[in-house]
Amino acid sequence: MTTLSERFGYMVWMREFELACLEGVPTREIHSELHTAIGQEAIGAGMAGFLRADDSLSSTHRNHLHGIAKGVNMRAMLAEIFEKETGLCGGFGGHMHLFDPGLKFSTTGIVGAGVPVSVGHALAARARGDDAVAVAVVGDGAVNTGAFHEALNFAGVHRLPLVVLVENNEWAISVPFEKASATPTVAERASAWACFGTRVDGTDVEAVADAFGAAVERARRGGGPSIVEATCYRFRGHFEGDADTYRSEQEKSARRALDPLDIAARALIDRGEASAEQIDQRRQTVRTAMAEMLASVRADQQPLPEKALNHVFRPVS
Ligand SMILES: Cc1ncc(C[n+]2csc(CCOP(=O)(O)OP(=O)(O)O)c2C)c(N)n1
Repeated sequence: MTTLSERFGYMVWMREFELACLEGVPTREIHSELHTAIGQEAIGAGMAGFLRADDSLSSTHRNHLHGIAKGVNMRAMLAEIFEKETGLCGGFGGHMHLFDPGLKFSTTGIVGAGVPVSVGHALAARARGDDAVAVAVVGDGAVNTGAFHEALNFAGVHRLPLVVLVENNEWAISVPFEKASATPTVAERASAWACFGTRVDGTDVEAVADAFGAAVERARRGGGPSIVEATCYRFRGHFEGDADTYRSEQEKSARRALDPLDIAARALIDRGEASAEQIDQRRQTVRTAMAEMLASVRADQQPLPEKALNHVFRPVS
């Protein structure tokens, strides 16, 4: 059982991790498009603690928080994002291609493509006869792809141990959800695939944890697939460099005022579990630790140019 205080700790690390990544954009240490999940920390932190190493998690282009929730080594992730040879994939993949086979954590920049991957993991668990669960996290843009529908239909037919967590931040780049979805919510589509469907406030870390934990437990017990839709808002542009003119300034400032870290902090204070000073102290401690981690990652080497084709071609013996 993870407490609100522990989940708040995850949220603080997640926020600081994303802020550290932002530092690599203007300096051109990060070359690919960087997508952060600032504002969506209650979802990442709500997922933490439910998955075992043998459970799989496939994520998206906005993937850092899911990796942290799965227990992927944060320094190795940061080093990968900063294109260092000490990175999770030797600096070859960068931010959109984080893979940790030991923890069955994978990502994809192809929208919707992670769901069939998770169905494959779920089918493999079924074939092995164990109780591992497969999780796919997708955005609201992914829910209108063929891959999403086909994968969920297959999971429904075979009652696979699959949980699809939809981070509905209302925008797929510049396309608002209501202009792209025939239904007002994703959760209500679940019955079409004989899945369990639920929709929660994704700024409330405990609501996310309750819904996600129940879905994982249901899948593990053989109860079949679930869709958990968590509503949220991305605080920054789609990627760093996005002019973000499709969302009004009024909308952005109103939604950024609902910061999930502040909401969790307020709950801790209201329940008498922490004082405002203790909250500030915790955030400062993590900020300092993250600054140290970033400085140490920056001192690492980049992969050698002559290794650029490693893993691309099969060596001829
Ligand atoms: C199959 C496919 N189509 C289009 C794109 C280009 N693209 C990248 S991210 C994105 C929007 C994704 O929106 P959403 O799924 O809501 O995730 P969010 O960025 O909001 O987290 C699109 C269309 C892509 N990467 N893959």
